[in-house]
Amino acid sequence: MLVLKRLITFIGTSVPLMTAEVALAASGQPEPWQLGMQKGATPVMNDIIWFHDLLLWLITAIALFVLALLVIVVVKFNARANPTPSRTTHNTTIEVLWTVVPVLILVTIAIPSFRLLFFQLNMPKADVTVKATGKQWFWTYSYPDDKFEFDSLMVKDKDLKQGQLRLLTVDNEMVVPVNKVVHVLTIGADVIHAFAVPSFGIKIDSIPGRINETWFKAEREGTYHGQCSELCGKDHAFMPIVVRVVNEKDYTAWVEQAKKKYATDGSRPTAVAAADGTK
Ligand SMILES: [Cu+2]
Repeated sequence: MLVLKRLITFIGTSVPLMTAEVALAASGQPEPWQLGMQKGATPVMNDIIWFHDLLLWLITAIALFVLALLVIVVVKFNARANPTPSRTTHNTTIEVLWTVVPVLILVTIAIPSFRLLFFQLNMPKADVTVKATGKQWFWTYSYPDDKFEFDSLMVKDKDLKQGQLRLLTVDNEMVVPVNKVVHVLTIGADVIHAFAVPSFGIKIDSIPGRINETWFKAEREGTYHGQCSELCGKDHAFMPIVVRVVNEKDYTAWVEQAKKKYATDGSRPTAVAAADGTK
């Protein structure tokens, strides 16, 4: 009985704790002791979080219900409390119920699940297109509409400035405007990488010889951090993704200076990182 009491206390304290942790998780980066997902910055991510929470409550209710049934069986129908067991083998009502109720639960899950899938996969018209090329071991971002391209390498521990995140800071960030649909095209230059930014709810493989696409519409300005999410070799953990979301005016200004800084005629060969991580 002590175990049961402890279990109830644990559930009683952990559920409010879980909800509080979700609220604490800051936007755009992981937090120490974080539980739950990063705060959403796009409509897709907000829907993912909503769907995750729905499933969490559903499975919690189901698990508690099954636990209650087990406890009833253990207490009421053990050999001591119930020496002559019933010989019942069929009960139509119960059999219909335990078939129909799970079906209804699955339908309840399937409807928002498919709606979310279509939302993610239906590409809205792009305002800005960025091509992210995964390389061993850094990212190259191309802005085909403005004809420039640049590499984005992780800032090493010894070069970090005050307040910069270890393993999640890059020299050149990908910059996009706020409240605009950004089309992300991604490809691998050597092996399979994956472009993932948790706050945007995007994660898609960057495969050599094939262009994958996804999209996001960031609704808040800020800096958002992601990582390569497909084991791609020795420095897989050291090719972070940093997306800076700025207002329209700052974006135009950034594009202007980026055009000069990273000018390309589109024929530049693919750069390859040296073994020590420098280009
Ligand atoms: Cu990678």
